[in-house]
Amino acid sequence: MKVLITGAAGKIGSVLRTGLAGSYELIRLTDIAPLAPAGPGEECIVADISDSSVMEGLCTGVDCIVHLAGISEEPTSWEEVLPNNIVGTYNVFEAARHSNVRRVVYASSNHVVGFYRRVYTIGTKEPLRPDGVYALSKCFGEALGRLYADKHGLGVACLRIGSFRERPEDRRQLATWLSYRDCVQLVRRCIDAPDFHFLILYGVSDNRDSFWRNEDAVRIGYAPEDSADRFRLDPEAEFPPEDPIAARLHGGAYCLMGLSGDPSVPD
Ligand code: 15L
Repeated sequence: MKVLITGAAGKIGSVLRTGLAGSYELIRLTDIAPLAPAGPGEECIVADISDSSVMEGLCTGVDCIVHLAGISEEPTSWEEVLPNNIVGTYNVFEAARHSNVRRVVYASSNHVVGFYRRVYTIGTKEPLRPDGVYALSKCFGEALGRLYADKHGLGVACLRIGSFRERPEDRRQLATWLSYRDCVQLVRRCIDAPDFHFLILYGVSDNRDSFWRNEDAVRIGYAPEDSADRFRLDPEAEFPPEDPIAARLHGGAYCLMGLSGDPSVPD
């Protein structure tokens, strides 16, 4: 198994690099930013994947791509997400198709369903409700994955990542937290699982108040080892309350950024 990780110098990429080291025949790490020198079983290539010919070159001999590269936060702008998230992700899937890569694990975000109200626990079949431009770019990535699975036979796993942090940092993250260890496990399961067509998985630890049902993750054997619940018992983790509107919505504060409609969002 040869694995390519894009965005490998980022926060998630760095944790995966450590957590997956030595697990595969080759891990090729790429980022537009500098990467620490390659260790055993690694290749490091500084590259810009918004150039399609560069992306094609990176795929040579690769079985599975873990695509993390791109803008990973709101607020952002259309001008920023267009090259980084839209064009970059298109180039990844196109290069995968041309190079006979078998599988793409795509870093989507929980914000593709950010405008659902927290009174609803949702799975993966509900219509998308992005909460900003960043989330919109992730909706594009998920749709692209669906197209390449259905039309070109690529195995695609979309990870709707929650709050990837060392520990929960605010009240919302008691529901949305994804620990480093669980993130590594989830990506490993996606790389190692027997053939699949198209999956959507929430990147979330075993948190009591999670907003999401995670059937596809269970199917491929994801069994989170961490839970935000233990931070409820820690007096230091008495987080201040959220804004009352944000507190009603899955996406929290992202829903409020640039909001100009009626904040008493309809169901
Ligand atoms: C995301 O998609 C972001 O990448 C991350 O920085 C967090 O804001 C996270 O969602 C979240 O929902 O907490």
